[in-house]
Amino acid sequence: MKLKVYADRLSQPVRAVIIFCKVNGIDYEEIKVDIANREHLTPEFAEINPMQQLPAIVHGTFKLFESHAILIYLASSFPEVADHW
Ligand SMILES: N[C@@H](CCC(=O)N[C@@H](CS)C(=O)NCC(=O)O)C(=O)O
Repeated sequence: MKLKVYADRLSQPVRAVIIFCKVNGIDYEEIKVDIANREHLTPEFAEINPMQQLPAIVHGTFKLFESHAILIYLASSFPEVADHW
């Protein structure tokens, strides 16, 4: 099950999540949600994050939002992430 990261790189917390994935070799699929085009305000995206903000992730059946929570989840759940994180 590949990690999905819902992202718009204009967003600092999105960049934090993406950089964390890249630095730690986490395989992920980036799904662009264009804030300028209000794509985060669609009912479909509300199913992923009811707060309708970025970033958000889906990992299998698990959904999570809030960048700090996402970073803790990634550090805890992916064995390739070094212990110092
Ligand atoms: N505390 C949240 C902040 C999320 C946030 O404010 N995201 C902004 C982009 S930086 C957003 O989605 N804004 C769109 C909106 O609020 O309508 C986090 O760290 O994930």
